Amino acid sequence: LRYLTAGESHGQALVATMDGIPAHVTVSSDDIRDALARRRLGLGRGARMSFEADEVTLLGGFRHGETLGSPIAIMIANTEWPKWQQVMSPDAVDPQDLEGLARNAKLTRPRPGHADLVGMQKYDWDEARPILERSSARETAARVAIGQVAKNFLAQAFGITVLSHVVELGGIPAQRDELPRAADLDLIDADPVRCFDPQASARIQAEISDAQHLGDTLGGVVEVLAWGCPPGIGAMREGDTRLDGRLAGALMGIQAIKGVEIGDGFGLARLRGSQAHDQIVGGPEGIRRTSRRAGGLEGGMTTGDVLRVSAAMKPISSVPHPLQTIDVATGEPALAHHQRSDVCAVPAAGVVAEAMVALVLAEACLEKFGGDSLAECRRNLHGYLARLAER
Ligand code: EPS
Repeated sequence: LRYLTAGESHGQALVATMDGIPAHVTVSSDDIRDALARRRLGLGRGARMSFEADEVTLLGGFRHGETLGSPIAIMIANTEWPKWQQVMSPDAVDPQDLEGLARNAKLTRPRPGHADLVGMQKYDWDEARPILERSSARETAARVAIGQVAKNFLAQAFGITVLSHVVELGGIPAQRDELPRAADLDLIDADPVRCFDPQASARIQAEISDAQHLGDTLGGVVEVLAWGCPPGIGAMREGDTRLDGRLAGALMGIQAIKGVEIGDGFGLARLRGSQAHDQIVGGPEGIRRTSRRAGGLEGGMTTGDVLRVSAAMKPISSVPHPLQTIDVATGEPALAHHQRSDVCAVPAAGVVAEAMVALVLAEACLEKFGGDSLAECRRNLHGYLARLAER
């Protein structure tokens, strides 16, 4: 599975292409639209979420509601484009057309924590616009779009469902005793902060309002669960075949993610071996583990239990309460540029994290049960499961 996205935050559109998804996966424009609408959920998103819309076009790889097995291309047009046509014009623009345009003012006061400063140094720009247009988390819309195709494939070929929930926000942890299932997703999405614990949700909502009031931003932790993974997805052969490493890389590749845990992650490091591992028992329903600390991964392969991985997002680095920086035009101390920002995008990050986990799982499942059509993938899974049952 290969994929790539292109497009700038205030450009005409984002485009995602993906190659390697088998034929006959049912996908509709509405599936993609619904996924993109979920990415806009959550208390704490900024004004841009309300006035801008994602306009989806399936450009290639689909026919009559199914994938063709050919490369997929999805376009997400930005309804705000008319306002940015001059500032973000791909072709050269008459300088007179840019005169007096506030949007075109040079952004010379880079935001600490953002890609602004290093990007300007690395790509040789004298202002941050060319950097922030691409480093912006707006790009995650494109990944969510192709992630939805991966999700449909996983569900239809293998019965794997991927969901996420917020497990901590603004330092407030949620109860994590009960793991949500696919059937709980509507409930999670209906919660203003996509949290499965109503008590924690109420406290988190108050914390977001408080941060907003003070001109501050918040980070948090999301957990992604994949139910229905058969044992043996991924491989122990090499570091780069281990599914845990691939999941961590994919999740760390989401803007603002600073940490990833597989299962109990860092918590396991604090336990003794006798307490840390999921013990194996047999029984009429087959082999199972007595606990879920390893997050459904042993030796870089799925165990057959629920896959559990979490990602930590730092607070949004466009902080309304301005941070100390320098003006690169003068070298003088200054306050970082700021127009508007989300107070927090942790609930949305969960939806993006689902997409990334789905893309990694789809790729690893294709390595194990690969085929050119949905039926071929299913047959390969069933053959493997039948052999497992014989043993
Ligand atoms: C983003 C900053 C905000 C977000 C944007 C990502 O945009 P602006 O600075 O133009 O207000 O709204 O996210 C989206 C537009 C989106 O669709 O998620 C950033 O700096 O990453």
